[in-house]
Amino acid sequence: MGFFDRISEGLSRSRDKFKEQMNVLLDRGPDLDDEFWDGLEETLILSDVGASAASTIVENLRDQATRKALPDAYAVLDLLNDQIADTFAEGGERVFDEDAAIVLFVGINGTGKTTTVGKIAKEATDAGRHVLLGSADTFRAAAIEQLEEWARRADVEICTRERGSDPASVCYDTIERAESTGADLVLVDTAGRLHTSADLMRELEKVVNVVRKRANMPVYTVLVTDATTGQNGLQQAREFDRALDLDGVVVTKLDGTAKGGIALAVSHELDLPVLKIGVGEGIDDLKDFDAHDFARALIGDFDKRA
Ligand SMILES: Nc1nc2c(ncn2[C@@H]2O[C@H](COP(=O)(O)OP(=O)(O)O)[C@@H](O)[C@H]2O)c(=O)[nH]1
Ligand SMILES: [Mg+2]
Repeated sequence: MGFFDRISEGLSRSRDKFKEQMNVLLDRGPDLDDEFWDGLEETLILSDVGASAASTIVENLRDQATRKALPDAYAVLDLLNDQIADTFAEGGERVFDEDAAIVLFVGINGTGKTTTVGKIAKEATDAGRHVLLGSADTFRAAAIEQLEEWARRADVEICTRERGSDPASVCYDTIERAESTGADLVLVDTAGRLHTSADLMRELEKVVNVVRKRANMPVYTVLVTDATTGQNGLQQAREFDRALDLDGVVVTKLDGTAKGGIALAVSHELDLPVLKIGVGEGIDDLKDFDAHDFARALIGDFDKRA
């Protein structure tokens, strides 16, 4: 199944909600008046795309409506998919597709970090890359075992230390191992919970700094965010970006949520490219991100003229 089919089903509730709202709005008639523009913005916000992306989308559509002298709301809605796609941050191909790199996966507990590391390990190995995993989530023994299990499934090597070890030391070992074995993609799983959120950020900052100092390859920090958390995810993303200066985001659990718009909220507001998306719990349930398909899955098409 391709990208569109996989997320289309997951986002069907988002799409239904959006259509319903738009139909209410269009019942007044297709005039391009303030009520339409405000209603469109509100409907986008209700789709969880965030206030910042919603306002950018509406501003750009208003601009185009004037410049192209668009006749009515339907002509505007024809441009909505493209406009949504354009509102995603671009770039990020270098993180997984190019030369050697160390990628640190961060995010709160349960978002899918460990699972995502496993999926990416498999995908990259299949593509012929030499992958090494590092388990810097040393807070819980179960977290180390979970990553070891993914390493077995993906058939890649893994660096670990016992529970309670300093995560920065694990990273140090992992980099040394990568250098001695010639691994060209190092994926590091990190903790998503410590005693407090401030402790977590401090620890992750330290880990990232150590890795950046020690590594001879580019280091990227990638936030794993769970689409089912809606706007909480945006708040978390801000906090992680502030502390760690993120390079991109992986959005998980797009297979079963009405809140898929959060992908756009995070990408636009924090200028973070969506690198991959998670569409299930299995090792192959990872897809490349396509902004146009995503927009189509999120809001659908408006072909019915009243
Ligand atoms: N439906 C679905 N579940 C996922 C996805 N990614 C991860 N999960 C599940 O989310 C739960 C937490 O995942 P885990 O990788 O342990 O999260 P972590 O705490 O961030 O490392 C597990 O039950 C995973 O199977 C996804 O894309 N779709
Ligand atoms: Mg984990």
